[in-house]
Amino acid sequence: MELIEDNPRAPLVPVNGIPLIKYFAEALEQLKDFQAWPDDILISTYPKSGTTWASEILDMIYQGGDRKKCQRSPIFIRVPFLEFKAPGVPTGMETLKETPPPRILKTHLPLSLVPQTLLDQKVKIIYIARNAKDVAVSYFNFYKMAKVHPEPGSWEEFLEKFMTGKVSYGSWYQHVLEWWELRKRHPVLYLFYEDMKKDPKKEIQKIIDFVGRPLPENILDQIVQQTSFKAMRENPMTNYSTLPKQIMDHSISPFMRKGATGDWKNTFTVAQNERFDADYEKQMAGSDLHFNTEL
Ligand code: PPS
Repeated sequence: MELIEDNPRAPLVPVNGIPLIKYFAEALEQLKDFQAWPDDILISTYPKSGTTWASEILDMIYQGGDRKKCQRSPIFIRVPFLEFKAPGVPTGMETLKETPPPRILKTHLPLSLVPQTLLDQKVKIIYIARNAKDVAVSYFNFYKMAKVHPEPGSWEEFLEKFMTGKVSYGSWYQHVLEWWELRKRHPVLYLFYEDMKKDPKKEIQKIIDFVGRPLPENILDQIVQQTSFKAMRENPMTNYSTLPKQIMDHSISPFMRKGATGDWKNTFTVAQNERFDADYEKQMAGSDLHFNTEL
């Protein structure tokens, strides 16, 4: 663990052509020793797509809906973030060593950087995808408050970087499409943030069925309630408020910011929206993957 710095911001580092946060690029070295187990579950997402939400849902399912057990530690300890590394905080691999099976794991890595052992062990994957416009706005605010990122620049500048894949983890388009394809040859439950907003009970039931851990309906109802945006925003074990301010500064923008679908309309100008839509059509051409940008 490195000492915490006042300003940990650093330029992104390309790894096999994918721009990554400097610390995460360094962590990929340690990740080479990672061994997946067949009973692991992997939550995979492009950043800002509902990872924390899915993580809390899964831990609640694994703990049979026991709220107290889910208060045992912050979400980033209960669900190790494989490539995580930041000054003054245990790395994902260090956290993993303390995690008993069955393990719930998190990654944002594109498929080309995902440890092969996860695919070899046929680890079940839950992929959460969120519409690009809300992701871009959420990511812009996250860049500002999570200081392991470079400075985002203006919204206009950030949006340009997002559209051209020059943000951490690269292209949203490539990410959502390649994991969509993976489901044809690997056990992947591909879910949408917008569906989770619309009918959380239905989507949580899909997760329960996929991981094969049936629960009575009253427990399912409790999980829906305890993983609502409001409950998770107020819960220090899910809202990231336990991290040092030098890493995440919630006074700039809270991690649990709005939790809404369609919030992009408050940030995109009409001209930006038109340009984004035209580019989107090209980048997603020929794909049968479709998103809702409002509910
Ligand atoms: S990260 O940093 O990439 O792991 O972030 P991630 O958890 O994927 O995404 C953060 C966004 O998800 C919102 N969020 C939720 N929305 C609805 N319900 C619940 N329970 C919930 N929990 C987290 C969070 O507010 C971020 O979205 P924005 O749009 O910024 O509010």
